[in-house]
Amino acid sequence: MYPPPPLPPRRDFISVTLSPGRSYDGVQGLRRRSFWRKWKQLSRLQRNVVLFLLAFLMLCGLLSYISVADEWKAVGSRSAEGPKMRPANPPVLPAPRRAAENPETFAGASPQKPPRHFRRGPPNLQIRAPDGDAKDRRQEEAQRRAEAVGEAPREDDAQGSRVSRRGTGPEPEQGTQLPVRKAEAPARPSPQALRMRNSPASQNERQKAVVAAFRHAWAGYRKFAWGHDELKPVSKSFSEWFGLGLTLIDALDTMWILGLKKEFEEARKWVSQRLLFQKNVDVNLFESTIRILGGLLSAFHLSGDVLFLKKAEDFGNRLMPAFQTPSKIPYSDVNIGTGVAHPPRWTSDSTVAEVTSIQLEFRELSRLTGVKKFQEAVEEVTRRVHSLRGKKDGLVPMFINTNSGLFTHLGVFTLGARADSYYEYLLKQWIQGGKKETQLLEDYLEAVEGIKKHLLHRSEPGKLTFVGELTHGRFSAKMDHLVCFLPGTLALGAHHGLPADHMELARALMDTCYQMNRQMETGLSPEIVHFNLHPQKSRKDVQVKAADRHNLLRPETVESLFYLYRLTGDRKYQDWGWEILRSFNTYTRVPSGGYSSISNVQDPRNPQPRDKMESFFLGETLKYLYLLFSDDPDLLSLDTYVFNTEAHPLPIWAPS
Ligand code: DMJ
Repeated sequence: MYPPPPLPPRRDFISVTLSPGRSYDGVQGLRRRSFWRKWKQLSRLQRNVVLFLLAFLMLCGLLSYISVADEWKAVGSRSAEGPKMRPANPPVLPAPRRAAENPETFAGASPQKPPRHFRRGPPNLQIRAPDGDAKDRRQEEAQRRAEAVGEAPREDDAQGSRVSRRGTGPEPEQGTQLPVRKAEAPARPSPQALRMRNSPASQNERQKAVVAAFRHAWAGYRKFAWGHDELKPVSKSFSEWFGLGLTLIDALDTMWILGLKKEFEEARKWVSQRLLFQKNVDVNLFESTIRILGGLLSAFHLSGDVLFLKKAEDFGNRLMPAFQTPSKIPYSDVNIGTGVAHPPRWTSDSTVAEVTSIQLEFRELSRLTGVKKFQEAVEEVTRRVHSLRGKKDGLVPMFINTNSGLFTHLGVFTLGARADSYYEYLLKQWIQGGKKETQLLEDYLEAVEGIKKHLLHRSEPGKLTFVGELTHGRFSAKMDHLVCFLPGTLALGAHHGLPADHMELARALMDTCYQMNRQMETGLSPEIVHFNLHPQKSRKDVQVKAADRHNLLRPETVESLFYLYRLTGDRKYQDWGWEILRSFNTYTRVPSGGYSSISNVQDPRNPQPRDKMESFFLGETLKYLYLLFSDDPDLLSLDTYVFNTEAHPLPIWAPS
């Protein structure tokens, strides 16, 4: 046998020939013949490769068709469902999505298919970029032109209703009784509010620095978090809590006060066109009352724009189911879309500060709308808490049960978290109502005596007066930064005629709060400090535990500095506030926009940004700094306005 002749070496390749000199246009037969000739010239492997590639491409096409069709079907069915609520109600909002650098890219469809479970509420709640579309711009332009000639009714197209800014209603600060008629709505800003908005010319250097800080914070929010709750300035994204544009609403009145007209108008437009409360979302009654309801009411008072009052009334109505409990003590949470209220998962208790620090806002809502149920609901809470057992010389425990209406966790007393604003609102409601509701005053005065008797101590070696905590008779030298609201509140009370020693205590506590900032390497206070009670040369007055070294951009120190300066005229308070502003700028400012809370106030080289700008930084901290640096006692006079616990000024019903 002869061996078979050797096969020629096999070479597999794909040849692609480009023939630039030859045109195929209109020469169908030639093209077909040429194709088959080429095809036959290919080896089997080459043909298989080509066929495989073709099959692969077809498969990809088919898959993307199915995906797009699925998305369209989902959009179609959501639109058809309209505003129907989803049955499931996740208590915690989903993880934040990263925002695009340019807010424009949030205007509509994202190139990526959004994960379904991130979607909340009806489709018309999609976030729009602040610059809006051409139609919005045209409308705005037309409105601006019309307003310039003084005859423009303002149209709220998103609401489908017309709201005139130029009606004939009386100014808000009139009368102490609940009106029986509908809304006492002012038609336009008061002269004082107008002066405020037109103030930039008279701003001093420090105020200008606050305005610059605000602009920087706002730029970050506008760019990376527009219409969302909070800015995450480091990751240039946002986080949601209620999904209601929390920072934007909290900042409305600050913009007005700082004279940021353009920014205010842009935010106002978002409220008009995008802020809808028909949303299947749980909100915390207290937090949403002080920030959203308070923010809208205050924006209404300053601007005279009825849009804000309408929104406030809508929101207030949606919070009301929280009060339907066996005890009339409200639940902590309420779903503003379904109207289902509930306590936290793990308890049927509410926090005492939370149920007793919503009164200023609900009372004012009743006064403005003539709808009594708001005021009645919150005053019922005040009445019940007033007569409860379990207090200690006017000091209240931190929890209250929504079924029994009784205090729980008895024997623990603090002026910090969970109890703080109970004391603040006793005084402020008394002021709001024209100093007639003596029970509120009595409770407040008794509580101040309780503080002096049980919670006040002095540190070593610096002898700083501080407010500690009491746990079943044991004193703890722990003080939250939150307690630094107290010097301001005490000073406010003294201004309104309460004992002069309240002012002395206010001054002493103010020194301490300043030292809580000053003694830190960054000049910013930690969240919690412990005071040293024993004279030891080597120990400082202020001690900080590792878990407490963070700073959330909170306002309490500068809030009290504002009151202390306004009511004493002592310029050292302004200087202290200036130091704090500079520290915020040095350690918390994020260059690309916004400010961030930090994890370590004791490490100036690495304060560890936490990537979160709380809404109260714009709503409170910067507002109080701006007011602190003002030398005009009529800029939100303390005889005309009372600030809610989120720094939103509300009118005193019968100003002195
Ligand atoms: C704000 O929401 C309010 O000031 C509240 O009373 C306490 N916590 C924050 C600010 O620290």
